[in-house]
Amino acid sequence: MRQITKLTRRLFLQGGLWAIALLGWNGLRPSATAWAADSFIGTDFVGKTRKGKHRSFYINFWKPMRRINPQSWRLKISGLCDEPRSFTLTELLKLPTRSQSSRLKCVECWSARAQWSGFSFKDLQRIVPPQASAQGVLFHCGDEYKEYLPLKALHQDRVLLVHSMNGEPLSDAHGFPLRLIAPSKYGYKNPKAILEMEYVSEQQAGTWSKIGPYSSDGTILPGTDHPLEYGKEPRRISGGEITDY
Ligand SMILES: Nc1nc2c(c(=O)[nH]1)N[C@H]1C(S)=C(S)[C@@H](COP(=O)(O)O)O[C@H]1N2
Ligand SMILES: [Mo]
Repeated sequence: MRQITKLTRRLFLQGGLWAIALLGWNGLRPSATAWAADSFIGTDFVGKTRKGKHRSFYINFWKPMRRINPQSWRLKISGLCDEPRSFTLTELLKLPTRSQSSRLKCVECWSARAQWSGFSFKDLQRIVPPQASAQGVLFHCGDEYKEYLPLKALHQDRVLLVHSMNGEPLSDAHGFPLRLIAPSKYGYKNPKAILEMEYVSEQQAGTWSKIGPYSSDGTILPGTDHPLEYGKEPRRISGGEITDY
């Protein structure tokens, strides 16, 4: 009972923060009709940095990217489906929300843990079902990053399409307004700032596995981790999601 109250309060708080974020954007909206029809706004860029707001995280971007405009942004679902569709942020925030603490592990050593909230891919797939020939989803991101995950991987229990981090809307740096969290896979299989999810029939190489010696499957391998919130002190990991710390 207590748990439920806590959860309700947290969701309410989160809803409140979201309302403030969206209102804020409305207030800033210029009255001119020159309102850009693209997904971006302003002249600020977000990019790779080690100085994010959540200090235990490094921030990775393939290319510097203009900030995403929540008013004009749409999540496009395209490719091998009978009825491609776009969703507004407000629509997506109404999907049943799940919350989990999980560790994001970059293949280049570091890792960090956060509380993530979002919805399951299954719920989205129910609204826009893929055709039988679809094997996976190619994610297209705001910084032109691309990543592929098989449907089977997207159906795993702890895989979430995330819109909130540590109880607040995702920051631009961490992939506002929507990113994937797949805790058993390296960070590069967790695309940020998603613009489009394309149902495809064949596995595709993502941006990172094209430039580095990294598998396209991306499952975390046994080895050594250097968690940022523990001062990068090395820890042995046994592969898959890191649950020990
Ligand atoms: N759009 C986009 N998503 C991305 C990346 C990127 O370059 N662009 N880098 C990935 C990699 S390599 C890592 S380790 C994580 C890092 O997540 P963070 O920047 O939120 O810490 O984002 C992943 N998602
Ligand atoms: Mo990474």
